[in-house]
Amino acid sequence: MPTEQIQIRNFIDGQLIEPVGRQYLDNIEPATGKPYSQVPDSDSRDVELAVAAAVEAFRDWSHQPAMDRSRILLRIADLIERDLEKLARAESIDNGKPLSLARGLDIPRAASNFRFFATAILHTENEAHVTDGIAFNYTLRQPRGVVGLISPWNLPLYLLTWKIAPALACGNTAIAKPSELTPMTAFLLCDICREAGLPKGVLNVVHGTGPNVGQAITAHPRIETISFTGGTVTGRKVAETCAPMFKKVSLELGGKNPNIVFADADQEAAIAGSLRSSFANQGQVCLCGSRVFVERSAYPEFVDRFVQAASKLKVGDPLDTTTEQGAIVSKTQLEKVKFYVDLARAEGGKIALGGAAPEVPNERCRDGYFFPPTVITDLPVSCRVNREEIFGPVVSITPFDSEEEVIGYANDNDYGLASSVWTQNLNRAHRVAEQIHTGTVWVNCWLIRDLRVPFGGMKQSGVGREGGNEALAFFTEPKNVCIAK
Ligand code: TXE
Repeated sequence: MPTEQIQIRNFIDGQLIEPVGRQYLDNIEPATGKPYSQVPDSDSRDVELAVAAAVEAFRDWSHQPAMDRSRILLRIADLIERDLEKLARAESIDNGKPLSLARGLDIPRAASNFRFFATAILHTENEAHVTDGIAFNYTLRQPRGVVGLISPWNLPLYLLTWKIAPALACGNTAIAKPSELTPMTAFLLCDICREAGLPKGVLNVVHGTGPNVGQAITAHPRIETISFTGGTVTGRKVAETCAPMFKKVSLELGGKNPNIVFADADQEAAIAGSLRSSFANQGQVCLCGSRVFVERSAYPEFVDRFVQAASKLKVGDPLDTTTEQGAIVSKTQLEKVKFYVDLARAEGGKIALGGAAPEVPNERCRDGYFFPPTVITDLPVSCRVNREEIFGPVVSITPFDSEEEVIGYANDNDYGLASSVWTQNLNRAHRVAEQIHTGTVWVNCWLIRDLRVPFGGMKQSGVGREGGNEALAFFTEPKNVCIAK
């Protein structure tokens, strides 16, 4: 059974404290539809306290030798790994994802985020130029100051630490706001940071809603750098707030990712890979390949085998270690998924699998938010279901006749986050990868993540890149110093 009703606290100036207004929101467990903890319903007063702490802490933290910052961040990674089971269980209860996924992906990646950036800062290089014998130019990279970090509910600790780790590694201090739908692992991270010896005020976590806390962070004059991950609609609001204040902003937004299977692909691998990219985390990953395109000669067999394999995915109680598909994160998100499946029917689609609420996994989950893996065929290629982000376990499969045609389909979308291409023709892989308008192209794979590479989207999938050197560049300010000879 989930942990007893916990009252989550804000983490400000090294202390776990109540919100100034003493207001709380119910934190619902998706698998049961029932509140299991309370999350602070904070507001701008709490953000103000956090900013004061972060400004104070910045003086020392920004002057700490990189080796000292690195040691503390590595200790945080060690403690996340020590507490893996506790964090994985909390993530599964909070988000509805299978416990096996939280154990195998979310929490290990949170530790590797800290480990990666804790060591990356020990090997940075700065440029220098001798100018025509008359001057010496060098670039000084300095921390930006107090940064605002806002993250979504789908990969809660993974995506929050993806921001916290580089921000702190570079010498900034931070105010982080996790999604109000999944606050628990961010709350548990705070004690870990204290135990690791992170000085007070370096990391502050303020819980609450987007309009009350997120907006207060993006609008605060002392927070000049914002790293946001979430939906495109919200990303637009963040950009509108930050633009007139000339803030530095990174937006990681939504996706409607093409997954292209050529007839010459290894079909076994393509089906297994497409199953993961369609339904991992109940399809609630911005990188999911929700638009599957299959070359016509391979289409009938692919659809049969894919539907067959998807029908075997076990929808169940997230805490059951044999579960492969857990609960959808909220009632609102479940309604959104149902809306798009109904729309697919109206747009002429054929429901080849799923499409309606599954039987209840067990008594505990009687009122939970469950939806089965759903496969839709025969949709017009440019209908709404094929253009708009659903962010659930729903994919459409469409045949194509030529490379040129499928590249046109793939690019005819407002998003440009990621894509997969399945082919054994190397020249075609290079050719297609060059022409697809997405920030990441996976060939014969999906979600292989190397933290050294730039990560982010084009078009309405976002602005800027995070990961690797791009993250270190984002969280620092380059200053050019020119010394005359
Ligand atoms: O986003 P929301 P969600 C996308 C994913 C989907 C969405 C799901 O594709 O579209 O995010 O996440 C806070 N000012 N990505 O529903 O609602 C809110 O409280 C400031 C893409 O959570 O945008 C939450 O903490 N903040 C991504 C956060 O913003 C505000 C990976 C996100 O909430 C706010 C993951 C406001 N006005 C999901 N309103 C990628 N590309 O990597 C809300 N928030």
